[in-house]
Amino acid sequence: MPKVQFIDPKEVRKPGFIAFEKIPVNQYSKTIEDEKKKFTHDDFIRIYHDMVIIREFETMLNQIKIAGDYKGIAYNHPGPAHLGIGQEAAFVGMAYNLTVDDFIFGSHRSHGEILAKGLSAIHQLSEDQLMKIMTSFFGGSTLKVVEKEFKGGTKALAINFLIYGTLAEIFARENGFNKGLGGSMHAFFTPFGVYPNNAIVGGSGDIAVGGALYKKINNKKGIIVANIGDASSGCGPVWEGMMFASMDQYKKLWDEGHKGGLPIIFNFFNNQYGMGGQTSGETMGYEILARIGAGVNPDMMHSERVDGYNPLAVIDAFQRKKKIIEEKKGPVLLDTLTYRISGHSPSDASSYRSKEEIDAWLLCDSINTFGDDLIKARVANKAQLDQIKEEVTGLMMKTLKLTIDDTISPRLDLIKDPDAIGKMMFSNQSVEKMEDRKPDVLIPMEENPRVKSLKTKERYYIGKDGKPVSKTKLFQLRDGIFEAIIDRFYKDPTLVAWGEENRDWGGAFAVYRGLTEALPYHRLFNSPISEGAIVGTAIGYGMCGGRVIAEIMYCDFLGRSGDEVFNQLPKWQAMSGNVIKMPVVVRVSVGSKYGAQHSQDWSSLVAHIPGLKVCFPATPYDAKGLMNSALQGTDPVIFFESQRIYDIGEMFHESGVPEGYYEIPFGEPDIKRKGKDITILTIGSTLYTALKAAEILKQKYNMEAEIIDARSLSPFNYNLVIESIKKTGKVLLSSDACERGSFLNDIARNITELAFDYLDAPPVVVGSRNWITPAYEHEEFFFPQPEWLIDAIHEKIIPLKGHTVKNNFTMNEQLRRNKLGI
Ligand SMILES: Cc1ncc(C[n+]2csc(CCOP(=O)(O)OP(=O)(O)O)c2C)c(N)n1
Ligand SMILES: [Mg+2]
Repeated sequence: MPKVQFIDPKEVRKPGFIAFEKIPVNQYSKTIEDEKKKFTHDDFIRIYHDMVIIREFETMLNQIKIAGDYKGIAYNHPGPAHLGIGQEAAFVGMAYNLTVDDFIFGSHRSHGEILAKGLSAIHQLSEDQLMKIMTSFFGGSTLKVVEKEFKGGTKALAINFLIYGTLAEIFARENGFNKGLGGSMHAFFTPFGVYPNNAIVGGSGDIAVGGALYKKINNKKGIIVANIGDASSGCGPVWEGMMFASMDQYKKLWDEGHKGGLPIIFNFFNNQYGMGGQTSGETMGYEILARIGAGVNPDMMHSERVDGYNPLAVIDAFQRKKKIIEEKKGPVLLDTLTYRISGHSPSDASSYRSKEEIDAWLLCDSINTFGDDLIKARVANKAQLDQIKEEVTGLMMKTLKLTIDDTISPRLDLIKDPDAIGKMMFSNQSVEKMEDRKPDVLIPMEENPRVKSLKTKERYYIGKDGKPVSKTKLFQLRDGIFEAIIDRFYKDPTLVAWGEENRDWGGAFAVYRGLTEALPYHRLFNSPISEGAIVGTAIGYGMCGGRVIAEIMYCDFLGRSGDEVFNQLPKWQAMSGNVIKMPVVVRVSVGSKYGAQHSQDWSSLVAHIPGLKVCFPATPYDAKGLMNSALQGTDPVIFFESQRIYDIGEMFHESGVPEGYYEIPFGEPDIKRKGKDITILTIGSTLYTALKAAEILKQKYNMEAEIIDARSLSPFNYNLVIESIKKTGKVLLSSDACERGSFLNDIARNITELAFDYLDAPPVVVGSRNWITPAYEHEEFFFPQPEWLIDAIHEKIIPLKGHTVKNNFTMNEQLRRNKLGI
């Protein structure tokens, strides 16, 4: 516990200086002759061969993009191709020492990384292992193509498989490594330890850290390499990832079995440019990228610049750094200096750099230089090297022909199966635990103080005496969430939770109180204030095979994790061709009372994003059941919780919240009050506002409202709502989200189309005002109030006899507000 780390004012207030060590820059100086002790003849040739493969692969794509032809084979590829011509030594050097247990994550320019890592894996794996991987991948359909008429050994076959699988992916073919759904910038192949490459540059910065956490927490073999471009060193996820990766707690607070630095290398492929912006000298201030490791931790991230134009220098650096990681002294930062000869993309006119500069780098081209050195050191002669190039060219031609043949390499057939992509958006599995081993816990669950205290609570809001139960005796909504979570912690050994103040504090709103006593540090820990990385690391953890709960303290902070929530979490299952699962639950607490930046309901924003399951329970029974479903599933869930009702008791499920396990399926709304005169559909805590409105309708206007609690936003089954409207003919929808762009408008549109014939009036949406959320004292003017619902019904659905409106819901007012954008 941090309490054991006494902060002594006498110590921390002492004067002194921070000293920095020297950061090595291009210190490798060995020749091939020197290295003959370390590398065999075959090793040297392999390094050359792998570089040539990458060069020719990229040259082929370049030709296809700019001329529509490679060696007489014509093809039009409309999609992207960010090529790494010039960077081959850096790619091959990075991958050379990595095993299949070592995972790489990369960026939009990763063809070379995929090939280098794949070739390294093929070299290391036995023929049996390779056959097993190739025959099982997509039922062997990728292998079948290259196997036909192939003559040669398994390793050569595997190289064909690797190149074909990658190219087919780039050309959006179903045999591609991700069924053609990832494409050039996202392709990857996990059996060789190649994890997602990211078109959102820097996006892997925090996701890769999640991979390292997965390795560390679950004691898995291997390290993680986060390959990042130099210009992306300015990205938030990269910095947040580095902060997350270098937390003191790994070395100071985690238990013996898990103590030590994270196994991750942040490897910057420093080609010295973004697209056209020059990093050192223009867009960054570090002069030498390796400097940025200096300030991160006392180890200075073991930072170093290495000459990425010499494959042996990169191999040497990775070997040394891997050792540091194995000694549990990570994280590490490498500045692998290189240069991209090709444009950022084939249409790039290189207007931002001079011809002299490109020529200067061509003069020291890594493949030519290394080839010359091999000849000089009598490892190979020119004819042998030329033969390698010739063979590789032949391989590219053969692979290209196979890949562009629509019969041999078809695309996903969206005519035959219009839902082929739809089916991949979610994995929809029900999995109790992601791995079968004993979970690490500190005490038996029955001994947990909160579990014990919950046994004494009343699980329904009315006690046996018929009176409302006092707050201290009441089983609350936060308890429902807690019960589902602690139960899963004792079932699934991979389950972990992190976020701000998650441990001793008890989670921001006491949902986690009691978990600290139950769980060791590596299963529940405080994160830095890095909302991007809180979600990003969870994504990496999930895609590597673990289950995780990330917490965002206030919904308003979702913006800080925007890329992770919008572009990463929802996308990777489908973009992988369903190769990976994403069992990640993001708990998001929706505030109140704290004004404009702490009280916004942004559930509509995430419901808009394809690939997320979104729910917003409003009762303890629903919260527990939905959390159980979220934690049994394998899909990303955004789980909204309202701070207004964390302490509310169960008012609907008359037998109270069950102590045992049960699930509530996503997408099923629930009738919370039966009625026949009007349907009111609510999301989140607005349920209770609607209940008050229903009481007014009953008392004053003799109307029975049927209240439906949406519970989930996506997926959403409309049947119950339509059945209700068939009965009532009227519907009003309300939530605390600002009215404009609210998800309720989407529901209203669907209802209009699906139940038009049954409606007496158009569906009416009552949301919050399109303002800033004002101070608590003004909230009644901002959030929907029971009277607003009555006024809106009176104005827009059915005149209520004798009703006098207080709030203006007329058409004119609607027009006026919209015209002003308020
Ligand atoms: C978040 C984000 N911003 C901008 C882009 C557009 N973009 C694509 S590549 C690139 C340059 C990236 O430079 P660097 O990180 O050095 O990688 P390199 O392209 O040099 O390999 C930019 C700005 C993007 N894809 N993602
Ligand atoms: Mg760059």
